[in-house]
Amino acid sequence: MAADLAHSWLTFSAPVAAARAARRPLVALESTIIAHGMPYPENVRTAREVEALIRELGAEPATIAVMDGRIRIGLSDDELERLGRSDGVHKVSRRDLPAVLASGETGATTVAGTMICAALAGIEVFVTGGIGGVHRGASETFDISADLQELAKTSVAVVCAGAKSILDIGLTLEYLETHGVPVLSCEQDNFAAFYTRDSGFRADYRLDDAHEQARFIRTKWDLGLAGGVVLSTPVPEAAAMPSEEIDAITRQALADAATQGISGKAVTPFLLARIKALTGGRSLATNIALVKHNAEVGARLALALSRADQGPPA
Ligand code: PSU
Ligand code: MN
Repeated sequence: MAADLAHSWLTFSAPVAAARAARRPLVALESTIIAHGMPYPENVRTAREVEALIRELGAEPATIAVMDGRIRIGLSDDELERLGRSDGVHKVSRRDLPAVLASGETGATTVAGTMICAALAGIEVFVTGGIGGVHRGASETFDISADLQELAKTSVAVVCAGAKSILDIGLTLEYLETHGVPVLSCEQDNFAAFYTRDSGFRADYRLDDAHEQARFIRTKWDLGLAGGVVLSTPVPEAAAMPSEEIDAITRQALADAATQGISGKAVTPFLLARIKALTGGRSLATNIALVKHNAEVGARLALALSRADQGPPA
């Protein structure tokens, strides 16, 4: 009953509805990256290219946002444009979802917000850039992204290029461990650090093959162990940024946030915007490359999960 009621807030695009009817694999995509993560028009162009990549690999992309009082699962080109062009699009995490839906305003969903909507829509795989986490200095500020709590309880696999070093990556991984969220890595042993390949911290399990990843995830959920799984994959070597450069820029961005007294949900967008400005355009190219790579990994995982009819050995 409650699930049916929640479901009545969803609107599926025609391609996503067709894929659902045909039981084809779906890949959810977030919209904060479009509205708040990249400048126009690169944001809209990248969103379309990411969708095309997923389709080429045989899965159906479902970009998620809040528009006109509905949770939209799958957006048309015009709707992507509207989201990417306009100012005043809300950043929608768990806390914000009722407000933006009820007011009929436009909202871009974060990792947490997108996970909630994807789960309602029955989508198991979600591709993003980087997850939120425990911020540096969190022992003073208590600033821990709602993404981590969502990973603790909502059963969606989140494919990412790790987390940005604006965060305390060690504490982020500790938090995930406490909440029983497995952190998988493919292509390398360590958790990725978004602009750079290596965070210096090991992921929990390295699983390079999509079928192994699917088997792990299906087993978790078969056991009734609700909650998400993080699948980290590093930015392609050729697109990675030099780590000394990004470290210095990150320190500068954090210092600017402190000086300006930025707090609450404004912290992450502020830091992302500062990093973008301080790197000139170069971080954008890295960002685009990693999201596309994540999309390929996510599409392969969605295909493998749709075939994974595993269960325990006989
Ligand atoms: N980290 C990034 N890029 C992003 C975000 C985080 O490298 O675009 C966005 C995601 O939507 C993420 C959100 O879910 O910021 C986290 O915000 P907060 O730290 O306020 O929870
Ligand atoms: Mn925060």
